Amino acid sequence: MIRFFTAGESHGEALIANISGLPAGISVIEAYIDRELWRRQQGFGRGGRMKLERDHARILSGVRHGHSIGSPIAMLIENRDWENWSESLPVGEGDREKHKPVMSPRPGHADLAGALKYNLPEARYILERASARETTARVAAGAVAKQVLAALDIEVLSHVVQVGSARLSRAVSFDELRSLAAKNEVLLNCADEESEQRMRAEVDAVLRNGDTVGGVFEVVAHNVPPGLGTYANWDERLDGKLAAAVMSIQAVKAVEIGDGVLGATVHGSLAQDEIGYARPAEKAQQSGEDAGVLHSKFTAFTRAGNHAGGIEGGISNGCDIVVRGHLKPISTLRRPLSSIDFASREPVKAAYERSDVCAVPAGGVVGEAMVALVLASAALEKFGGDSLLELRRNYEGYCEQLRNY
Ligand code: EPS
Repeated sequence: MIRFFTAGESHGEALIANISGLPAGISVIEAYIDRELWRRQQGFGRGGRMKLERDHARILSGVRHGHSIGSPIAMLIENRDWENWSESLPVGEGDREKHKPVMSPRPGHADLAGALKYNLPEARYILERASARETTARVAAGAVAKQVLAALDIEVLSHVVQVGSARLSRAVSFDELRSLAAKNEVLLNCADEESEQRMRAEVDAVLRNGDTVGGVFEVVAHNVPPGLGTYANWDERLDGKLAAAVMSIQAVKAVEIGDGVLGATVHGSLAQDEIGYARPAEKAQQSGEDAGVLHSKFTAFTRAGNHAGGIEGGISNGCDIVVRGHLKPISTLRRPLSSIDFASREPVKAAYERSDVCAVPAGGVVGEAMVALVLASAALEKFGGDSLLELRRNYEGYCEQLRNY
């Protein structure tokens, strides 16, 4: 089973990611991790901080000659901004005069709830850890998990399906997600140009009026075999684990699997994915002719659609796994909302610090990382293996079992 944790504060010296439970022999290359970190930094609506940082994961342990060796992988990502904060947030006592307290909590941020919980007189230390800067370390860990999945030919990518009230207007193929991920310029990580321009207009509007905007990212996991997760116990259901992982991302306030939200409003006859069977000869004949019918690389069973988002009964069913994260608008506003001063308890405007106005594309990349970590863990639980060879052998044996079913 994969375990991972992160450490680090937004304006501290560095972030740390530690991931363990991986088989030996997985390809782990810093350049690949850095590309994922770069993807997380992109998107129209990101703030000034992203111009400052050049996120790079330095691998400290667990990897030799480009491959995992079975021991925990520790990674360090330096914060370039630290040089501007080393005096105001020193590890030692330092000069208290140089501290930069956050005296008026922002509605929607962790500021007030955190200050109450940790019994701190102001919110500086709260936002330092609650900040989405922490997701850098998650993406580094997720990049390693993606490499485990790559060994099983599973890919995990994302795109933006909504910004404010601007929605993606058409279905997008997995190939289009691959092209999006390969781009070296990212606007809103939406595959449809016309939709992306409407999304851009939403960000432009909030940039003009000092507000922020949220949206929805969609993570798609491709080539996941049927059989990951189980209904046997509530905490072993794959959808539950994915929901928790994506919900844990800063600013995510709702998670949807497949057409979960729509499903609650339509009749049962329209909400399910009807089952068919393509006999081998038929399968060859039909390819390309039976538009809309989903074939699987694992079995000859087909589906009329994927409303289920690739999961039925808490088990992957062989269709693409589709998880949507709904992000609320970022809570740091240039035109701040009402709050209370921590010292005087008088009404004031909430604190403003440099921030993003839209982080939906970045949220998608973090979503990919969280989904990859859950799926890699579920795959290792099912197939086991202390080495890549053992993992592949177990996986291929299972694929053969499915073919012979
Ligand atoms: C964040 C505030 C901003 C964002 C930050 C999340 O940071 P700063 O206050 O340093 O400008 O840029 O996100 C990142 C640093 C990042 O890497 O994603 C917040 O308060 O959550």
